Amino acid sequence: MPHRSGGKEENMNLSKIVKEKLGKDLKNCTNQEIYITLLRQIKEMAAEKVTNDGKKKLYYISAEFLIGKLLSNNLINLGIYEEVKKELSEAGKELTEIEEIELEPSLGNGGLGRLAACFLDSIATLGLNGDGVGLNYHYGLFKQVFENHLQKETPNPWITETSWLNRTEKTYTISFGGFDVTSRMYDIDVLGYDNRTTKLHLFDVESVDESMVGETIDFDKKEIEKNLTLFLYPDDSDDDGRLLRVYQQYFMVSNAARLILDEAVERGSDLYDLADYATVQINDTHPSMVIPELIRLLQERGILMDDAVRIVSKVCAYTNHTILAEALEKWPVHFMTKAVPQLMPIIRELDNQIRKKVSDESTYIIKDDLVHMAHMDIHYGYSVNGVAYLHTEILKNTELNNFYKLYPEKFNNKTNGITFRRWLMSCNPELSAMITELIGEGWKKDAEELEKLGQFTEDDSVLERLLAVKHEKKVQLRKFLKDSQNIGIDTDSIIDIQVKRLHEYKRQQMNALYVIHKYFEIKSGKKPARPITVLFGAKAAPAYTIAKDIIHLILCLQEVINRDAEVSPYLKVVMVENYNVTLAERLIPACDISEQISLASKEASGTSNMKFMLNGAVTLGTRDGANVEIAELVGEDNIFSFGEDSQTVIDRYAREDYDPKAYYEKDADIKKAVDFIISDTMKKVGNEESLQRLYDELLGKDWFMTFPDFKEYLEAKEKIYHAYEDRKAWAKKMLVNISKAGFFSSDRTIAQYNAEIWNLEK
Ligand code: 26Q
Repeated sequence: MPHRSGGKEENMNLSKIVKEKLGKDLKNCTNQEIYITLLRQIKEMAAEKVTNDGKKKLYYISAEFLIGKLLSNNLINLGIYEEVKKELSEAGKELTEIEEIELEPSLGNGGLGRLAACFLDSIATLGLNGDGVGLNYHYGLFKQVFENHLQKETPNPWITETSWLNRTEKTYTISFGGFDVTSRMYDIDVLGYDNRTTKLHLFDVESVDESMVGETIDFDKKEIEKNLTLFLYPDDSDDDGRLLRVYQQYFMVSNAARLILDEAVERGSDLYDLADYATVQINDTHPSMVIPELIRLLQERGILMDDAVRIVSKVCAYTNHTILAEALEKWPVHFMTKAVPQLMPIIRELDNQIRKKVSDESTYIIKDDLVHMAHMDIHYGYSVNGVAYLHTEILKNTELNNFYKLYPEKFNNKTNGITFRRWLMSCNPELSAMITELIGEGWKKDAEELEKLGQFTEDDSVLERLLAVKHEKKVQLRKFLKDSQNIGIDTDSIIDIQVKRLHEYKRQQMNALYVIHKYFEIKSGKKPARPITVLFGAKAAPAYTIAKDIIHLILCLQEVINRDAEVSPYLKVVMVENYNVTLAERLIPACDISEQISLASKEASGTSNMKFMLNGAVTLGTRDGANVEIAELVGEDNIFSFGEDSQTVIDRYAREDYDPKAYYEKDADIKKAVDFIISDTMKKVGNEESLQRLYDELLGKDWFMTFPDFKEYLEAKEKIYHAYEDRKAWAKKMLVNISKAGFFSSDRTIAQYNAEIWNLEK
């Protein structure tokens, strides 16, 4: 069926195209041939699409765009997914098998990068004039392999001869201390749903040398010309790695700044009025150098420093994604002087101006020979936003309170969102079809229409269908995990999932301690009403030792428990390998219980919580990040909240009196679970040093306070497993969660960014 799209009817006759291009029938083509043909055809269709050419343009600059595979999404957004799928199946081909050929571009670490990708989808879908700007990493986030129950990192290439990248003729010369490089811009078309397109501009160095990469992710970090865009950085690294990160960041923003000025001038700006032509969203502090770089380039074009500062301060807006103080970027002055000497005089001048105006020293940009990137953003940007209500409140009242007192008008909240095209329509066509049958198509463009599902909460046939769809997704997941990782799961078990980066604050270790607790219970004869599958997926930063120890713990538990004939019929632990966007799309639709158990005050927002909810999982969570807003929307009957609230946690940190040992000694459940980590059973399958280190860390420090919440966590788990047994009441909870998920559409988030920060014409 033809489909209206950005003012144009879209359809695709794949058989005809294949005949013309390859001279054969669709049924005789290989999946590879079909994939390439589809990719080329979609690129052509994208090139013909209209773009918004309004006066003002948004540049969403981000070091990460975790876009995931694009084939299905592009077909959906063009409105031809069903038609192509049907044509393929008539020729005996499976779209899912063709999708397998595409390599996932894992150009992000986690939430922040995936958010940027969802935002591009929504910017295009809302038809706004806005592009993404980032780096063309040749290898995405490392591929995770498990060996001897340990994480090993290997290179993760994604660029093949035919990829979604389009080479452009745009090149610049970018200067670093002591040498220049030539950059080139590559574009990926971002197709809006039933609307216009925008672009993701990814800059690369012409001199990049892939031959530097071997079997591992180690390489010579000193040859900047060759290695600049080879790898995406995992979220911490050694000193050489950190210096390379400065080079990457400057390369990204210098290209972005030149592009912004070129395009503004082309469209008639005299640069004094730049703010009428351009607005820049700085995605965390990674692109912060765009501020001094724009000032520098404006000076090069004849504008005086004070004027340049005034101009740029009306152009740049900053988003904060983290409350962890240690994650706020501060670069040593000597790094900056070495890599980008041309910026240091400007940054010093920006700092001096603040020192003259502001008495609060804590807000200065250069302190103790460190450049505080966020401070520069807040003083010289026109907007500062957090990513969930609670997060923004904590920024205003605690973490950035000194800045809030200076500039209350700059602070605003934009609760995160996700694109429903990928996170429902594409990954769960069965549920999408059911929703459309019940309430029509409107929800696809106006997610708030999902509220209409509320009328079916007492309708038994609807509730039964919902359970049937969930079961179907579990069956599909079982097949996928069997085929791809040789993991078996029980589709009649409760599927309880925690997938996200491995970090102590996210508290995978607490979930693991629960698993140990349950193992003991089953061993002592207390069997659960129904089998439980506790599923984990997580990558740890290569240099984050304790995070790797937690992965080791989970992998050892997987072996111990799954091999225990007494326990495994009731409890299974599954740790999937190489958790990424593609896996998320398989796991989330099959999930019953969504684990969102970060220590309150630490998770800025979380976005998988939204994806799970949208697919009918029920949240087991702390009152943290966007969980707070989920709880408010669904009501307390439809979420299982537990744990100390953020203020209690913040106060406890302030008192500095937390003593994990005291909990361990007075709570027998905690003691038993923690002691098991270094038991003979575990040491037999695991690495003694790693297990001991984790045990010591928990008893001696437990910085993210798992023990104070443990008792309530156990109770909440029991409650939620019990609730699952009333299938009808559970299905109702699922339906309420889906019906209230509309608020978390990134279309809503982007509409708010536009109304309250960017002010672009529609
Ligand atoms: C910093 C310095 C050097 C090297 C790497 C980094 C680095 C890289 C990535 C620092 C942070 C990140 C990623 C942060 C991130 O993903 N934050 C998450 O953002 C989501 C979207 O707003 C939120 O939902 C999550 O709560 C937040 O943790």
